[in-house]
Amino acid sequence: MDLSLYEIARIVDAKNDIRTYADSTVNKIEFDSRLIGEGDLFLPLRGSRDGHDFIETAIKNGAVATFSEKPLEVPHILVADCLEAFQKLAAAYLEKTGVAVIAVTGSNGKTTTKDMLAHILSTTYQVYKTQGNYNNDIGLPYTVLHMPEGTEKLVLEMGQDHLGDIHRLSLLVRPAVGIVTMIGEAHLAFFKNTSEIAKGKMQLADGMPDGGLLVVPDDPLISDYIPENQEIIFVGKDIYLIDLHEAKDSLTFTASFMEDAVSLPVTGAYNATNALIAAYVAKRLGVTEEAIITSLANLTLTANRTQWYRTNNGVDILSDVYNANPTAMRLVLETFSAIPREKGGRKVALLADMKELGETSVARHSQMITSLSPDTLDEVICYGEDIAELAQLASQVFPVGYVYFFAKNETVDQMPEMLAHLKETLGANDQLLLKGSHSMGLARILEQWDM
Ligand code: 2GN
Repeated sequence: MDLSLYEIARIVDAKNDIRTYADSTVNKIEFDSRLIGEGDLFLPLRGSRDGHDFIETAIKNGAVATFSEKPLEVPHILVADCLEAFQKLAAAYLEKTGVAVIAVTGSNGKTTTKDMLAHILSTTYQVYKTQGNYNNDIGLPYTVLHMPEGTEKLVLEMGQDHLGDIHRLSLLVRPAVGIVTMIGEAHLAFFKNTSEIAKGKMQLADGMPDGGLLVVPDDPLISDYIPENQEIIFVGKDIYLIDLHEAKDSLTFTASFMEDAVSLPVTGAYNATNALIAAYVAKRLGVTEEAIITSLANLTLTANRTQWYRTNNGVDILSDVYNANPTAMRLVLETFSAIPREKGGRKVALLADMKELGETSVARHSQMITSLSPDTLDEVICYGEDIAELAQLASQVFPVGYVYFFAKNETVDQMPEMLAHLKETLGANDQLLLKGSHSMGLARILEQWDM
């Protein structure tokens, strides 16, 4: 990150005299003290805990300084609101670097479209993209400030939980190109109806410049929310698929705006639409048709991000096995809990150990009890070692038989028993949440369940 401590203090309008410390280039910014290294700047955020409690650890791990909302003995940048300062810094950094932002929102397709677009663009440009589920008001500025020097195109994913989220994110990063992949959403927690979801997504235009390129589905739901000052491309009308052929492990089609056919080693008709959008935007940004076709032929998509899956026997699975920290676990639990039950269906939360939480690990797991309610969940499954005490606590709150514990430690791994339990007890209309550290291997549940 090409910013110095003094420069950062000036951008965020520090309330203290930064000149009492030596200036230095800041290596990178982290809000998780586990990730702090030599020369980094720490950002204390309020999540499950107040990040200010971790400043000492961050300095011990090598931080040159920290943001802070209160005066400290250690080198710090004093601000009224650390998150606001972080967002202001990201916006200023985007302006300074002049990187072109392409923002992708929509329901299920957004991650795939983002990955496809970044993949195609990287034939021609230095590209950086959102990692994992870093698609909110913390994740976006984080992604911006972590892009490598020399980045030319930044492909950002934006998620929405509430109306207004996309509006704020769009104003923050000012996308030159906006993509709404689709509107339909099976699992809406904080939205009244699909029209409100459409409204939320179309707020992507709010931060775009006049004449920006906005690619949206040709869906009547959005007709009330068409902005005036952008160039709008309707998918299904202005650009479309010709001769889509679905094979066992590949898709082939011709895009309405291309000469030759495209083939990609991915299945599912919806992925053809995602590829169509990615190819179109890449073409508009100057990638040759030849480069588009070659790169799509070599596409590999990474799974395991926050995503909904549906098993063949009708279970909906919200899998979030990417960042395992107490805040992320609490957030996903609260979002999952707010989703209504399907007709006659049950809601099951499977929580696994969060790794590297240090001496206080067991306590950090146990604190999740305040986000587990029998009113919104029908079953809690705990899997691991440090999470055992949470299972104990939950069994005092939930009716008998609603809480399960499966061990995974140095000597045993009850994954097979847990998998058998899931397959035996879950079926159509049931919803399952998966959350835990990557190394807990929850991804195996998805791999071993027919989709
Ligand atoms: O949900 S998020 O992961 N998110 C990030 C960006 O994009 C999308 C989603 C998220 C994570 C959000 Cl939105 C906000 C925050 Cl504040 C966080 C977050 O990182 N929270 C974290 C903690 C909490 N609560 S990170 C973290 C790491 N910390 C434990 C608590 C915690 C590590 C740690 C462990 C032990 C010690 C110190 C730190 C220790 N010190 N033990 N003994 N002494």
